[in-house]
Amino acid sequence: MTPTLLRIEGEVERPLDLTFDNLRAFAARDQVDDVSRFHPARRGGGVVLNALLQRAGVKPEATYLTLHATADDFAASVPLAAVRDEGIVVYHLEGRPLPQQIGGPVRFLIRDPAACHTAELDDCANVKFVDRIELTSSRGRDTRPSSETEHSRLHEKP
Ligand SMILES: Nc1nc2c(c(=O)[nH]1)N[C@H]1C(S)=C(S)[C@@H](COP(=O)(O)O)O[C@H]1N2
Ligand SMILES: [Mo]
Repeated sequence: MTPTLLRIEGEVERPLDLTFDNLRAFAARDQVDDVSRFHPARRGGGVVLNALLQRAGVKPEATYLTLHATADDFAASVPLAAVRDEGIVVYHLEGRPLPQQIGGPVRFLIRDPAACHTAELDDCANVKFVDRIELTSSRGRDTRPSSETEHSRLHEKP
């Protein structure tokens, strides 16, 4: 049995517990083979967020999507409408599990993120080690740095 890597829950019809094999089993049209094609500094492949959301069945009251990383207690909450078609859930590197050094086992990526803390969909919302995606009817937990000082402090962390 392979472990659950990602849970999708909150305002959804069917909460999902996804393993590596579940993610790999999504249709070819839902897979992004190599994110470096649109994001030169990033590596890995994944499933488009929208495919996961369709499987979970997002309830009409959901307006925010929150990405939780239990590993280092980091979270980002973004408007669902803005992120829906922009998000990719990266889970493999050339078919093997995504290494922790690059944010694995699961890392969230926005196709075209804004510079850190300049917009809702910024680089800081590219959450590493994401293990839970929560849909809510108002903004959820968000620990993203809000100033340049806080931001530099976060990046200095070991
Ligand atoms: N779990 C987790 N994800 C995170 C962060 C973090 O501290 N913890 N930092 C964020 C910030 S502020 C930025 S700018 C990017 C940096 O990604 P990189 O380390 O791959 O360059 O990751 C984001 N995702
Ligand atoms: Mo950031």
